[in-house]
Amino acid sequence: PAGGAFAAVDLGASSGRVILGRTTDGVLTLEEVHRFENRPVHVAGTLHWDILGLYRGVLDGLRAAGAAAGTEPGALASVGIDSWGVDYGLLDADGALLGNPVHYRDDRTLGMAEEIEKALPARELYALTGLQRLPINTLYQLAAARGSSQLAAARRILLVPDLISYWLTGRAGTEITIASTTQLLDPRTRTWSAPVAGAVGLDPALFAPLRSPGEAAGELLPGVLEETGLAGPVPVTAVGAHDTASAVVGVPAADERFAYISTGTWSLAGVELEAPVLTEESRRANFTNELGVDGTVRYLRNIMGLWLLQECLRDWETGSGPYELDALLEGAARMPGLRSVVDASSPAFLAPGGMPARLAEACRATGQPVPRDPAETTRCVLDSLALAHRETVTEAARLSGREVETVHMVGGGARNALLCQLTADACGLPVVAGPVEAAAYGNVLVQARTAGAVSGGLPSLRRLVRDSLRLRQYAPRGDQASWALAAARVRGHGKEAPCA
Ligand code: ADP
Ligand code: LRH
Repeated sequence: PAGGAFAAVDLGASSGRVILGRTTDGVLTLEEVHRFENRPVHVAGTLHWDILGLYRGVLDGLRAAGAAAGTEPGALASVGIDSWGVDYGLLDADGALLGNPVHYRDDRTLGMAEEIEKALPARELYALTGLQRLPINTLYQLAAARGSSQLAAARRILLVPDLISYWLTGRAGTEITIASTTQLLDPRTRTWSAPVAGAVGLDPALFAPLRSPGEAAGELLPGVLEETGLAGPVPVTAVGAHDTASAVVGVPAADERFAYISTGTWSLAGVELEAPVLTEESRRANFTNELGVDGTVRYLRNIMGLWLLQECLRDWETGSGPYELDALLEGAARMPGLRSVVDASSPAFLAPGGMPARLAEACRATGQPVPRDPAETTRCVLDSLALAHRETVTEAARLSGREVETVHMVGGGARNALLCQLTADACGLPVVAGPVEAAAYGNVLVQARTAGAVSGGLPSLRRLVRDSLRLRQYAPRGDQASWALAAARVRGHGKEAPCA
């Protein structure tokens, strides 16, 4: 298997992709064999993921992976699956899916944090889970589902990548990095938290056994082999099943003095640590301690990310076709900087719809000029993201004591040169941009290491990424004063845990 290819299934909130990775003579090459849209659907008043559509995309991708790697036994050495965090499917006693998984942007979680905190005060909840207080957390979703006949009939809960893995292999398990996004896992013991499950009245038997990246997760079922044209056995390997965990593996850092920003639909900005930071100050700053590959902790904050721009584009789309991103970014680059900024960490921007108007309203409410056209609005979004990147990187370093000399930007946003430059300017630090498909890199590397095709810890894996592609560097420009002043304009919104 060391000579074979590895298929990384990476499901992002805006698209799913299947990427084939090969390691030859110490060089890692990635080839995208299939990409498919991820379009949520409103059904009967609830926002859902189209989970079967995504599963079809996975099957199509595996078929394409076989076509590229060869369909003879061993040509596809293994498959690894990662996806966005927090969302889940419920299985009944026969293992059948109960309903369509609900999208984390659905508003059913409104008020759930407050509800839970009546039984389990915010400080205790943070001490037990280390998770930021965001309405999307699985815990709040399950709290919202309390009393439903689906939850009553459920015998197992599987997070999205584990559900896909279950359909592919017939084996149910929960990978630990994705489990760490639920707010039901204790990051110190790395086990499910009985007190937190108890606070929402969840039966601990609902949770599947935990597995770690690098462990075996089963083999493709005969039906799956038939449908994809692959020759078995094809093992499925547990990787960092949370896309952000895999993306952090794919950060091409040369030493430990780095911060990462995984910029796609979300911006996840923070540092990599050996142990969680569970202090009261950290809770009030709303930092999360999610688990990473090889026993690490991803100490980070969620920033609304390019979702803000995606939603503007959706709003501006005309009957004549999609709004051109390149032209828009060129226009934004010509606009004066820091004219208006909003708090890009605020959950006020979580829900879909009417984004240009909501951004305009946030500018008006803080006494700043209202963006007048798409170029100005785009500039406002990118300035606001860069500012949130600055605030988060600085706070992550301060609260964790980790020295930061370089900021790595990975994910789709690493292709946005203006965002990378503004982030370098805002942080006053050099930015290294790439890889765009960092999650796929991390996913492939963990599989390759498990198969014996590469070896070593995270520094060795990262060296391979560094040696395998050309990275773009952005040096910081200007001084910090204008960014500090802009930060003062939005400070006080969203940085404090609202429960403080
Ligand atoms: P996710 O994994 O959450 O689905 P991605 O990492 O694929 O997201 O990032 C998607 C985002 O990347 C898009 O919303 C877009 O803003 C940005 N992006 C993709 N391609 C380009 C490009 N060529 N130039 C600038 N930005 C891009
Ligand atoms: C990014 C991501 C992020 C989660 C969110 C739900 O894709 O996984 O880390 O917080 O989606």
